[in-house]
Amino acid sequence: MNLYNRRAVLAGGGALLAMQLGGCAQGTAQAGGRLRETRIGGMPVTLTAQERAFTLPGAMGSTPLWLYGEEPFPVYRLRHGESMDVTLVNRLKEHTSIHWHGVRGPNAMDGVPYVTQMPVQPGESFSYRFTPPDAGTFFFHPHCNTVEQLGRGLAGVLIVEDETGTFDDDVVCVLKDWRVDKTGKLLPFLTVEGAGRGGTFGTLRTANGLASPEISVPANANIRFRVLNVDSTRVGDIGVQGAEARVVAIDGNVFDGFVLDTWRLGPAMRMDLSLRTPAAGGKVQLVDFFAQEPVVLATLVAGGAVSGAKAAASLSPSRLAAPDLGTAERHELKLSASATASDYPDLPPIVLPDGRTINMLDSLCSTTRTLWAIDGKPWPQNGHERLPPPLMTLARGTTVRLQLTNTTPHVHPMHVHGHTFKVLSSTKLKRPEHWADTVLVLPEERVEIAFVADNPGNWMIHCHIIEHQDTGMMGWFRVT
Ligand SMILES: [Cu+2]
Repeated sequence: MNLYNRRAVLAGGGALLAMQLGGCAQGTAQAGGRLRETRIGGMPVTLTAQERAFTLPGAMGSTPLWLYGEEPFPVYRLRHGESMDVTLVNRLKEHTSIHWHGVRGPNAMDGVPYVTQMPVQPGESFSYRFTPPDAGTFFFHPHCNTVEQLGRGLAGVLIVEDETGTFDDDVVCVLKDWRVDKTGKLLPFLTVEGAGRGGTFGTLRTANGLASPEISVPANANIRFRVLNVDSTRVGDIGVQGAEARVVAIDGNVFDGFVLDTWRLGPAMRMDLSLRTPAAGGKVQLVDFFAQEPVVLATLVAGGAVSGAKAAASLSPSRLAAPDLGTAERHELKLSASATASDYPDLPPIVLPDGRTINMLDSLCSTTRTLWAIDGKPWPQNGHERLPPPLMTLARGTTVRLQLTNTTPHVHPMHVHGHTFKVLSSTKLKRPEHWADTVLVLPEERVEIAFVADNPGNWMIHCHIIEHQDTGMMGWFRVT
């Protein structure tokens, strides 16, 4: 425990300083290190993307963040089976959209400009209306100029609750670093040195927008602890100290689970933990063991006792179509550096789900230079007027068995839109078979995943180290 004291004191001092500064929004609104939560099931809600001066912990001045509302990371909850009706209002000076990461929604609601919808221009709005088919821990973010829009804070949490989830408490913890100097001034989100390697790391680590916060939890209670890595770059080896935790869901997909030692949590990945909190005054630390010196990300502090604490809940396993490996169509996608910008053949314009056709990319959705590629094909540079050809075209209902082959010396958390896949095997990092929407592919590793292509539309597949995505490691596939 002593190992962490110095760091905790430093972080606490920074948070205290931030609390004393006035003049603009700061910290999370809720007491006890919690994010503000809103129930949205069946009710229309508006999310306004806008710039707000916000004092990040430890900063001497405010930072012009871009937020959905007033604070970072609003948490929206609904029950499984309830519908969503979320209207995005764009008060930014550039276009945006919302992608619902991990949600197997209809293609027209997937929030990818030029692929599933037209971008939402400044002053415009767009309504996302659908019923999420699965319970789970999801998040949402824009899908063009993501390096800046997510970097400035445009992200929120979507929790679809299981019918049978009966914990004493349900705690959300969002991990994100910020690229700021001591005065609060933003640093460049994309650097050539970072983008060409493992990504450009943030300078300030936070959990729920706070530096190593204390999060209040009931004492002697069984809690569900949802940990989300929404950072653009950082991969953690996440564990807990002070309690035994079970991993009960990966990327929101409930499974039998296992006792947590550490779990390697890359950008966009989530894990739900089940743990029993200590007696009043006791603490449980969420720790990143990836670096040489472990970092305490947050501390759960047990408060008043819960009377009649519930038994550890039994959760419904995810209801996903099992891949038919016997008849599966095999594909391999190589993750590589891009040698040169690719030229694409003249392709017909893409047809949006609403019937409109588009054929132009714009500078927010393509890159000024490509550094990375999938299958030798980088997402087009500026000047390419058409979308690249699809990486795969799959007949609806086909099981696809996909090998992701990393030929680079860097890790790539690969995300598939519109589908949840089973991680079958990997050549380096040991992990149990599990469902996911984002999987880490280690340097020189081969990871095999499988899923039933049962959601028609045009779907992205890309690296979630956002600088890799924004410089070419992005493609799409079509389910017909
Ligand atoms: Cu990558």
